[in-house]
Amino acid sequence: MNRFETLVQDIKDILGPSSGLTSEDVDVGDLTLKMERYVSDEKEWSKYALGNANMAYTRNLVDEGNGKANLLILVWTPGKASPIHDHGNAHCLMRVLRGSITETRYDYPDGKEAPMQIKKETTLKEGAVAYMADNLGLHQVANPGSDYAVSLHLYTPPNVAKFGCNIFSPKTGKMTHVPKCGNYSKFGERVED
Ligand code: CSS
Ligand code: FE2
Repeated sequence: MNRFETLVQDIKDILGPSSGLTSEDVDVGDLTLKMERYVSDEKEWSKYALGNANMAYTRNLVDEGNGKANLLILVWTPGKASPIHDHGNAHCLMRVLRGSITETRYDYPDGKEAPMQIKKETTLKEGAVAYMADNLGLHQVANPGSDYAVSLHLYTPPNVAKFGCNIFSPKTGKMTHVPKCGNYSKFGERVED
């Protein structure tokens, strides 16, 4: 196994074989350490990193973590950003594999129609690991660079893959449910998902 395959296996081992599909059961600290310690080699993960210049980012499924998680490689088009979104009551851990990405955090809108207020802006450089979850608010992820950026994301439980997520209008705070956040590829093969 190469180091990336070992990381995927280690994540599965931490998540355990079955049962306990709630966020509370997950040892985020252990998972964070594993992601931080991965010594990245592009050759090991490039088969998953399928980009598309016509999309803000692509979601490429690497592993389904014993049914308890979704491990994805996201490829961020230069100058593009995700919508502001939530995480379906799941943990989100992301490790930057290539380039830099910015994370902009927002509070949940309070129900009145108003522009959303930025709470925090962070630049995540190559190698950084960040944690996000609904109790920290909402976020938008962007690639401010002039080349593709790549990040590895672990979502557990895999609620967004099953039930979609909510996105929010920056101008009004209006929430829209997105029923399906599709995969651009699965296990290295392009899919229409
Ligand atoms: N949550 C987004 C990516 S940014 S963490 C998604 O699942 O597509
Ligand atoms: Fe996110």
